[in-house]
Amino acid sequence: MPPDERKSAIALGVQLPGVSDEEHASSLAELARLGKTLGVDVVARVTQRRAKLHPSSVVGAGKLKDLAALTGGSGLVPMGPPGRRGKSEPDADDAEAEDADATEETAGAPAQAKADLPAAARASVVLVDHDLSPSQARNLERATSAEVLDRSAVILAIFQRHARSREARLQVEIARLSYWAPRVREQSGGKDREGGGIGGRGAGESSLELDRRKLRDRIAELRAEIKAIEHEAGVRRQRREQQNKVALVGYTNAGKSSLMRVLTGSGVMVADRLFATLDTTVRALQPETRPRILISDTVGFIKKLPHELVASFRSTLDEARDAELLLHVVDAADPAFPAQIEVTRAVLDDIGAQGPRLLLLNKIDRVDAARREALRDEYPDALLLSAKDPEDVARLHDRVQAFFERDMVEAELSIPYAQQKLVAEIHASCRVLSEAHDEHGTRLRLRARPEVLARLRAAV
Ligand SMILES: Nc1nc2c(ncn2[C@@H]2O[C@H](COP(=O)(O)OP(=O)(O)OP(=O)(O)O)[C@@H](O)[C@H]2O)c(=O)[nH]1
Ligand SMILES: [Mg+2]
Repeated sequence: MPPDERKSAIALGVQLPGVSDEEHASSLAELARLGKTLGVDVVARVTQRRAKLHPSSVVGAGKLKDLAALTGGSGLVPMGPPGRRGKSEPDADDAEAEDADATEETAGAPAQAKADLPAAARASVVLVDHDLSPSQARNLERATSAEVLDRSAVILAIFQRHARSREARLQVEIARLSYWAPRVREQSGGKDREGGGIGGRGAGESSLELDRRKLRDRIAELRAEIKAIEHEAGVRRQRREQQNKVALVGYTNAGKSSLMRVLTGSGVMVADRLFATLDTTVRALQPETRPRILISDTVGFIKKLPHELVASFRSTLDEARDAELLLHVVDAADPAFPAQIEVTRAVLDDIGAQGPRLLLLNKIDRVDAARREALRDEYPDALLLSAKDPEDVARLHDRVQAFFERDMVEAELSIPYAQQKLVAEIHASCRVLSEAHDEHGTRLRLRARPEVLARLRAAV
């Protein structure tokens, strides 16, 4: 979205039991950042403490009115099938019971703003920090007259915008269609929004108004297409199988691509926005080591990553699963980082990435000395560093190299001249200490990891 087309949005969240004020605030702040990435500016937050989401409207009737005052909507959830404006649905659980125990809280929203808000000041988008059922989304849209996007829809829309490679685009498209498929009938029954929405419906998205079967057919088609690409990617990966592989993983915006750049001298994109990277890049560690070590940079994780996305990015995440060492990058300057570590761990477990993990507390240049000390105590096995500090990066380089050297053993191999292809492979996968030629072939003294050595011995 061009900058002049930025829209105003309200962030809506329910603070559920067991969620601290801090967690709740940080989750909404993250939602606002996601919105910003998408081109919408969160101008106010509407939050409510509730035991659970209101089944039809997420928040109670009173809070819904507050919300609608900021978007210029009626604040009422009409009864009857969509499209027919009825009177407000009487909400059993609402009127008395719920609003009594709910603590009303409308942060940043002037209470008297109400419906006479000038059109320019009205928010046209509501971002909801929870996954909505199709009917909750529809009811909120009708009560607010705004476009309503839940967390998954926001993330999917960002992925859709940032996907560049054919593979990533197909993966996003599958995830997006899977997400919208169950919602299509609900949405298309109502009055269709004119022009382009930001959530991935709207202009040029008329296919979504078709029935679900067509969507499923399309998903199947895309899956077939991606299978072919994945096959190629699999072959590429297989070719790298014998090499030492390291994957940079972690929460979005932690600094994975920044580290990728300085560790490998590659020009991958670094940006202060969420989900800058969606495509996997693999490059050799620089200065180059013997044997070479390959580093991969890939998509970041986030709280409540839509499962459709995890499913369709599974092949991209294979790089993480195949890695011998995972560099788990953390933004140590973000107060919410411990929760982000947990999210990353959960996703890694989910995709079956079992390799040893080295925790990197990055952006340490933005952490004061006292806090650094505390972090050292709290995370004794972690490496504190800044991607911006060349000395730190050199230390990380050595640490990665040492990881692969630790269990290397020394050996001698003699490769017959008829098998010279192996010599090149040895140079790629071992550290060659000396090399001599005699009448039998090439004699090499080398250091290699035991499994590499076993494979080479079997090949000679
Ligand atoms: N001060 C400081 N900023 C950093 C450091 N590392 C990264 N950054 C900044 O943090 C922002 C995000 O960095 P990226 O490297 O794009 O983060 P990422 O983990 O690749 O993010 P995604 O690709 O979106 O998942 C950028 O603005 C970087 O310049 C660091 O060590 N110190
Ligand atoms: Mg990145």
